Amino acid sequence: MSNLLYDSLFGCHAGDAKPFLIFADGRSLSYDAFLRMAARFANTINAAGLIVGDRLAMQVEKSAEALAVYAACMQSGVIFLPLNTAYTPAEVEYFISDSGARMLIANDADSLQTVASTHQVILHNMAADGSGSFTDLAATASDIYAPAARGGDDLAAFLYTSGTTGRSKGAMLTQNNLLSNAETLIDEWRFTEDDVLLHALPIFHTHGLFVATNIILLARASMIFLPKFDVDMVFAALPQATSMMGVPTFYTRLLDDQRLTVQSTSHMRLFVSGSAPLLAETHIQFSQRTNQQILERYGMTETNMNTTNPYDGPRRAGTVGKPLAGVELKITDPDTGARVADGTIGQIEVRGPNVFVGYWNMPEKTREELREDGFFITGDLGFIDDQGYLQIVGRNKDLIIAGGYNIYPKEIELILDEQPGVIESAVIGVPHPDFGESVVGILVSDGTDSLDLEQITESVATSLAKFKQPRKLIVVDELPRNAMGKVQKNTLRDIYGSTLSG
Ligand code: MLC
Ligand code: AMP
Repeated sequence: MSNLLYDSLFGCHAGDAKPFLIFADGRSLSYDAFLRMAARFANTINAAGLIVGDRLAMQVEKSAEALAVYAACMQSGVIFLPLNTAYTPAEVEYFISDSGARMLIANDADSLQTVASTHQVILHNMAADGSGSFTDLAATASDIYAPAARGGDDLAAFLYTSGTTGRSKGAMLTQNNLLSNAETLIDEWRFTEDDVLLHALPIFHTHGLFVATNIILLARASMIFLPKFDVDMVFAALPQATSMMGVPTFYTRLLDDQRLTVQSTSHMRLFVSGSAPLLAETHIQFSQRTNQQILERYGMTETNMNTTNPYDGPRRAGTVGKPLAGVELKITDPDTGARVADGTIGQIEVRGPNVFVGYWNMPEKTREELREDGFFITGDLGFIDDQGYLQIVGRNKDLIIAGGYNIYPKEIELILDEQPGVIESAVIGVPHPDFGESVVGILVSDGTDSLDLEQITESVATSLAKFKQPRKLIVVDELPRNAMGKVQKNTLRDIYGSTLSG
């Protein structure tokens, strides 16, 4: 029996003493030890009653154990559903209920007891060091596991991505979506077993989980597995590392540090940026300080990676390069869907083995965004320039990206609109010096005294993850609207654009 993704990424390393993960304190974990832990976890998941196709949700800090849960899901055919650690119990409840997850492994399991009992989910805890009830249970399980038979079209993971209606959608990713992208990227970015990736991203999103981790597994390389992005830890690790993947905030924070020099980065062969626009000035300053050209690429939860600047050849600031091998990309008129001429701005559509198969339980949403011919409408706007590179100029969707995390204003507006004294609200993204963009909420008062900004801030904090909470709330008499009655967010951005940049 074969299991395409597991065999290709994990199983092939059985017995391999090479370090897979290297930790900040210098300890390491070999491929073989990692796989034996994953097998114990897979046996434990099955012993709890989960079978092929069930969902396992995980909201834990980054650890080797957390990554082994991913490997355990791949080999047991259980669908992996990682969740941002910043999500509140109210947010987690939605993901559990929508996905029908049967097991939840959480860092703060106590706060999720009610969610678990309401939805009859098996709840385990896993602390930041990997210890907890799940790992304890697995301690006595066998470290031999026969992987479930799974093929390329079988589902591997659900990654939830917010939506313009305020309801998050579970993007269903197949084994082949993940494997094909890793195979392409390893070639494009020249990863080999000599590489040591400095891994400082979270592992609950595409970037840190699939792009970074799957490439390392496929290349039989190693990664320095930092708990999070921390400038001191990054500078300590750079002399051992050959490559790093990050969001633009990583690069602006490094640039703010005097230790960023040609010398401190001399062991590195590749810096990759993505998940949010990298300012051209960041690209230029980074290359002036280090002689290293950041390689910018473009991807999405639904599609994995779509385009990249070249490894050999010009990495042009302000562009995201060309489509990956096997990925088709076209720019279309948002109204008609017809292809537009190169140089003309339109919506970006992509098709290829990397593109997901639809949103879980949302056939209508799937039909709206995924055309019958396989092209996915990304919601990003851009054009192909005279050198064939894609330039992203904006978004056709109301979306804010803060430090690489997506935030849909609608989700916040729905909560603000419910607050006492608020008639309506508009949430906008404004420039932020560290996160690129951040959130400002504009409120229209009902004219009574009941609108209390402090109380609204507290109420929002119980519903929304910290990174989604407005950094500032502003009360106005009315919202600017166009002739159709639609709120003009551009006007609001013009007026309040400098609110957070000072
Ligand atoms: C943390 N905070 C954020 C935030 N991260 N606020 C807005 N946006 C963010 N991204 C909050 C914290 O809760 C804290 O609140 C305050 O901001 C300052 O925190 P910090 O200590 O400065 O943040 P830090 O922990 O250092 O995290 C910042 C970061 C992190 C940029 C390192 O957010 C990060 O690792 N981002 C990467 C996201 C990512 O992997 N995206 C990929 C998605 S996949 P307070 O009030 O408590 O101080 C994808 C597809 C693709 O998009 O193409 O890759
Ligand atoms: P997510 O849904 O979290 O996967 O975020 C995907 C979105 O991030 C894309 O639709 C883009 O809007 C944005 N994005 C990813 N990479 C880039 C990039 N290099 N430049 C600009 N935007 C990007």
